[in-house]
Amino acid sequence: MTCGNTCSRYPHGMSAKSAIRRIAHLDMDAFYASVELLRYPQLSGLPVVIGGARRPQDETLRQTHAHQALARIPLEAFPRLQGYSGRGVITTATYAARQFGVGSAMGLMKAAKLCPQAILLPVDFAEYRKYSRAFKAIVTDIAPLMEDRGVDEVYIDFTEVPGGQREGGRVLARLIQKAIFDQTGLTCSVGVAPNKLLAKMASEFNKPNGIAIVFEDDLIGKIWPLACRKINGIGPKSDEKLKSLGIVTIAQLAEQELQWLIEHFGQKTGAWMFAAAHGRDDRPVVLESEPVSISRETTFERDLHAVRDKAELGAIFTRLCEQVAGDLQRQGYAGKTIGIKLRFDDFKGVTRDQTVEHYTADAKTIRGIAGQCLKRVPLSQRLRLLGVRVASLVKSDSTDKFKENSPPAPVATAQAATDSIVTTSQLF
Ligand code: DCP
Ligand code: MG
Repeated sequence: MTCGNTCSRYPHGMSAKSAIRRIAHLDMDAFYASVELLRYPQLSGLPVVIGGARRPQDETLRQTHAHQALARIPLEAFPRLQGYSGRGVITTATYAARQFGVGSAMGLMKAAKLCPQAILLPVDFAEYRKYSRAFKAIVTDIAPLMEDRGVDEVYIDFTEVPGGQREGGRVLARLIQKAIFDQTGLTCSVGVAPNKLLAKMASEFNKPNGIAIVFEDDLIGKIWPLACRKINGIGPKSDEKLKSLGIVTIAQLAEQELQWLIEHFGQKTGAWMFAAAHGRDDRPVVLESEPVSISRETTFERDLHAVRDKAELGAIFTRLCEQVAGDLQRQGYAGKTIGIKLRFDDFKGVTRDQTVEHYTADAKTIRGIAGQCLKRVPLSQRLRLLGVRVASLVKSDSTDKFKENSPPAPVATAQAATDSIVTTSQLF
């Protein structure tokens, strides 16, 4: 019996010791939009974008059709992008909408020009969080070594899981995909590879509802032809610099000497780029993931001036602090680095932060410190965006930790933005 188990877990007589490292990256497809489509299945196959704050039209839609099931609301009752005016930004779009060139982070007005017939729905974070928790619970039921990487993505260590080695991980990936679909109605894409770096790239290969398997030997054929930007960690700035040095593809990056990369990007980044280009990454899949920071930001309906629009700006600022405090309290965290982020009417951005002695999750305290940060910025120019962020987090259920000077090293990021969720590198 025992032997049977061992043999079926590791085919071809493989023992646990010789199991090769297989790491999966799972990313939900068009996540916010797909969750919306669960309640409005009549929109499936149509271009739908999710973004902006709830508008009067959205309330009307709900109220007018309060008597009937959401799934029966007729298509013509849904608000369209056409004629949208405002500063909202797209969080995500269905694949049907993406064919028109619209996608995450694009202004809704620009999107309205590209695809006026697209249906526009407001964001409903509470609903997305609910499904986020649900799909992660399904994953850990099957494969317990899962690292939470945010609202719609996780890494999973397949190495020791039954089926995790079969067909390079395809069998287990398919099983997880099916379990998520059967229990939530949502699709996802999975990449399975020797490490997190390659798995993250692979999960994009066959999106949506796809699986991609990458082995070490696939580096040259599948990874090297890709643009450097596909490496998670090479952002727009590094990419620009690489391009200016004549490096576009990962193959070109891999041709460079380690020393040359260190000269241009510094010891740490240069060495990391060298390893990444050769497909090397030893980072473990970390079970308990703690957020690095919690933040909210909003783009104003019109540009606001610190003096002329003081009252309006002040109210928005207070509300953002209350929202961040609410997020902290709900998720059970407190922080001691409070920061602000501003974007001016010319799109230039600035950030300021301040670290205080005591951990806090209190809206008034956050507002006070964030207000001091704001005073450190010259505010002659009008503003289009304001954000508030709390970092250096600890779990607030442990009062002892509040007295510690240094919180445990965080390993992941949780972000909640008012009109978009963005990565830490983009925020602040
Ligand atoms: N998101 C956001 N603002 C962004 C990018 C994303 O609010 N600039 C939100 C909406 C997405 C979710 O995060 O649904 C997950 O982001 P992904 O990048 O994984 O995008 P999707 O899941 O929407 O699409 P894909 O199928 O490409 O993964
Ligand atoms: Mg996704």
